[in-house]
Amino acid sequence: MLRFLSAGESHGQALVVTVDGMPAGLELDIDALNEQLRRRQGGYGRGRRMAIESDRAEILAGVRHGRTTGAPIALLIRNRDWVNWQQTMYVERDMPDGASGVKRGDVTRPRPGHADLAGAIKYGHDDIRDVLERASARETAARVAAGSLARQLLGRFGIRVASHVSAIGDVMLRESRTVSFTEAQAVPEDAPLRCVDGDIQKRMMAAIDAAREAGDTLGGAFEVIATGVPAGLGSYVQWDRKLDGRLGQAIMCIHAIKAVGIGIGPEAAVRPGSRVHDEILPGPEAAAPVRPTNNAGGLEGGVTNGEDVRVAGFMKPISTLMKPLRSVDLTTMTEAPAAIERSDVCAVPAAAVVGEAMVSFVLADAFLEKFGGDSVDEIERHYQATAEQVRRRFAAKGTPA
Ligand code: EPS
Repeated sequence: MLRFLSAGESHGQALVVTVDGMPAGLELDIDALNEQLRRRQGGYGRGRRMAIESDRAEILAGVRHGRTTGAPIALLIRNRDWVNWQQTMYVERDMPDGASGVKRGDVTRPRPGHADLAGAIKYGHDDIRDVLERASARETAARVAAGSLARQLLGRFGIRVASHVSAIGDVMLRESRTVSFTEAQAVPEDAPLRCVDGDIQKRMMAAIDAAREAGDTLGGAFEVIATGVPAGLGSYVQWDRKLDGRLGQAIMCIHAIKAVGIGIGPEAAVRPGSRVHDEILPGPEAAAPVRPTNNAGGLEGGVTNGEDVRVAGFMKPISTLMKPLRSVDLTTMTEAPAAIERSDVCAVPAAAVVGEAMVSFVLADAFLEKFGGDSVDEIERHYQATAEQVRRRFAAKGTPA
């Protein structure tokens, strides 16, 4: 129902993203969209690039007088760093007169863990810059812009999405620590790592400092929590309609993510069933049953069950090391240290914001599947009619004769 395509190189002129399938009649808050872009740029451990950029989206199409028209929405995010890269990244065959920045040499020593080697083999590039410019996580700014539109659609129906950072390297929240939506949302935006525990956050920052000092990098984990999600999004009837699978793909395809968990995630493989499954108890009179726990992360059978949707992403350390690992120079085929590009030491808080965007996008897609319509008004009618049907169902059963 909802899809987006992005284009753009990390040090090219701009990122562009086209979002197709947004219904007509949604009032867009452009400041809120730009606030999401700003959130993605933050976090302790980022490199100098983020001091150069100050991402803002320009809407080029699909919105008129502040409202979506139902047409594809096109957004542009300019790279402010472009002025420093024109001599390296120009589009034309020959360098245009007056191109600014410096002309950088070819990148020939692939970084272990990056797309460098696989990409150079796949696309036949001699200068690995042709790989890394597009493989760069800069592209996630486009995702946050697209996800922010989805988030605004969800918000119209009372669905809210937040995240928190649960681990940086081996410094992590206690296994048993369940973070509520309210807690995650209450973490101040300027918290350096957006962790709910101030003491653990300090230790996380120290771990990042130590990694930087050692010329190393650190990964970690984050959790995205969506609240207000109605039961019935996704389906168990086909593999590609299972919402947990779709959320898994959406998180897994964020740069550097190596694993995804839903609810308690891998912990579910360790515990006995009696300590995994969330019991179903009678709700207050004439209301839906209630769940005392939410280990399932709001998804049973690939369908939302009305509890908060909880999805965790596990990020590997960034692959550009200031103290580089061993690699091979592809021009001479001799051993050489991996290339060093300016980079971040740790970008887990940014990945959490990207995770929110991707979860928002998938939830909005599933929401449109369930309650679809061409305009927000039409969707509202479907949504209210379904809510009424569910109310009646439990009211009928719950009222003594
Ligand atoms: C990235 C390297 C760094 C990061 C970049 C992702 O960029 P640069 O090479 O320009 O210093 O800052 O992230 C972003 C630009 C961003 O917007 O998130 C990489 O190699 O993936």
